[in-house]
Amino acid sequence: MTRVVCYIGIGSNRDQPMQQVERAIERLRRGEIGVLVALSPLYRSAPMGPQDQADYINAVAAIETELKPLELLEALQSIEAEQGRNRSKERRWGARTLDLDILLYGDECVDHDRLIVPHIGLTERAFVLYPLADIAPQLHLPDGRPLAALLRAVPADGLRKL
Ligand code: A4P
Ligand code: MG
Repeated sequence: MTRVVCYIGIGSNRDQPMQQVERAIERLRRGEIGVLVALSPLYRSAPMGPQDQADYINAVAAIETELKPLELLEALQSIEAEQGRNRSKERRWGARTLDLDILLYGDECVDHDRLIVPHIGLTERAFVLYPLADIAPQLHLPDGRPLAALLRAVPADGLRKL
């Protein structure tokens, strides 16, 4: 089996976000998805999208996995569901108990109706780029762009390391 290092964005801003994120991390440590090889510090971040919602807690985890991209997506969605996420009650970019996004899956690009990798928001979101840089400062995107260059273009406004 080939193992691939993937990067997972973790975010929550409702129902005790800090605990939601910690619970998700515990779940990732259990190893069903793969081996948790790195974990960023937790960050508090101002909401992107509607401003009438609470700040988010964000982090990024690196997991070495044998799951294929869509299997990984399904595994992450079942963790979201376990933690009480109900997509039918959410609005776009609105509050959520737990969001687990596949930011990168090795060097692969995926373009599927249910999954796009690298994650579409990756290059613009400080709450993704900075925690990613904490654990993988030398990282390059599949198209060759260095993470360090992306960081220079995105200020860390509204982002606080906890
Ligand atoms: N999907 C496609 N590609 C991916 C991928 N790479 N990883 C599909 C995960 N899912 C992917 O996602 C909608 C659909 O995207 C999924 O069914 C999957 O098939 P979702 O998680 O159900 O819905 P969503 O979370 O509303 O969409 P999305 O695009 O993940 O939302 P965002 O863009 O992540 O926005 N502000 C701060 N400060 N911090 C945050 O974490 N998060 C959001 C959520 C808004 N504002 C935020 C934050
Ligand atoms: Mg999501």
